[in-house]
Amino acid sequence: MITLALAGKPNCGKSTFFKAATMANAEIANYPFTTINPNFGVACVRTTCPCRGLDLTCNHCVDGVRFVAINLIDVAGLVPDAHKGKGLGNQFLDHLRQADAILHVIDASGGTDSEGNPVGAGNHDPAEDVKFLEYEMTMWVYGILEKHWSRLSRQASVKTFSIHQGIAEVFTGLGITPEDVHEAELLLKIDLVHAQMESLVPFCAQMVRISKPMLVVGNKIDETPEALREKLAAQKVSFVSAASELALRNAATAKVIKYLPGDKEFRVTEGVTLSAPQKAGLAKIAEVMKKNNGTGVQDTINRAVFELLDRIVIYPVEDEHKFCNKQGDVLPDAFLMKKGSTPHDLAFQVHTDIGKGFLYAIDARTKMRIKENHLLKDGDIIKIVSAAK
Ligand SMILES: Nc1nc2c(ncn2[C@@H]2O[C@H](COP(=O)(O)OP(=O)(O)OP(=O)(O)O)[C@@H](O)[C@H]2O)c(=O)[nH]1
Ligand SMILES: [Mg+2]
Repeated sequence: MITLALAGKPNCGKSTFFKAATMANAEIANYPFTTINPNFGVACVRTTCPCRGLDLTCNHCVDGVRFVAINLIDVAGLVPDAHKGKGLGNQFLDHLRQADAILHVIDASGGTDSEGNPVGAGNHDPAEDVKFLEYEMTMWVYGILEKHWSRLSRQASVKTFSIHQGIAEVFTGLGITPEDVHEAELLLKIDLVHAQMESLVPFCAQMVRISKPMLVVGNKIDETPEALREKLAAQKVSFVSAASELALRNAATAKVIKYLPGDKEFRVTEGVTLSAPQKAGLAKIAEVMKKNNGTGVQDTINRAVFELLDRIVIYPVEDEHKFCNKQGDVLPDAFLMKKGSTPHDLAFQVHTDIGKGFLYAIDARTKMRIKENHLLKDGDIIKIVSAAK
């Protein structure tokens, strides 16, 4: 399953985002380092279920809105120089290893200083925070490479030794391949065999970019001055109000409102009488949503999965006529596959044996056979025919 991690300075709202997206418990408070041990939960991407267009009844969506699970991790806050052990140190960077991509949460309202202390909206420039996490991670990677560099340089003098392989092995946990290392070397026009360690900071930055794509998430948009919003928009920040999303999800669970994560507006449930504070709270959220086209939480997760990680949703079925599995369950599964995946890749994702015994696939919509190397499209419903039972 895909894993996204929430990271950034303390007190910018990572746990609030986590709680809103997963509805799992997490401590939230207005001071730095509330979270020490990471929180793990399941969030979802939102997509359109194909059942509607095919006139099918399915039990896996809500009125045609389908949610597909991903893992979400909320890690402790990082302060500048965390890679040198400042704040809670760099052990927390280790928790980011397991993430496919990182949601770098910043306080867009400028109400949190660089150490994570609350300073009141507009009193810190959040644009300064945008590059912070990438820098800390780069220096963390640099520190790891440094430990291995004298050995790697020595080995590199032997012709049969591949420096690309050697560096990739140091970063196996980050999923870096020898090809990635080679590509970074070419891109940066450097010669790794003869490089001095001190000159390798840009190379480490490139390793971070390859292994941990990052989306900057500007939280607390409900308190963000317009000038700051414009400044951050120019840096492609994804705006959210995690607190608004959390309030909406709680209100929807209590059946006070009708709201699905990612909806652009909510509706008060018929027959429910709201108290004056509830009315005022919901009115404020409605205003934020109008300006921001929703709370932004679901859109941010979708952007990370579909744009940053290039995923598409594929629905494997066993009966291409009824679009169901052997038990008659319609569109039972939704897989998040990398763009460019083929039916054969899908077969392997269903089960290794199904992949090994792959014979051909059928597009359930057209009932046509498709080739093993055909590129799957978002929303495809596919039956795999395999020699494996
Ligand atoms: N106005 C506003 N406040 C928010 C929002 N999201 C979170 N907050 C507040 O920001 C403060 C910090 O929230 P947390 O979720 O604990 O922040 P964190 O990043 O997890 O903090 P650490 O665990 O200390 O690193 C709390 O007072 C939250 O209520 C938001 O969307 N808008
Ligand atoms: Mg926290």
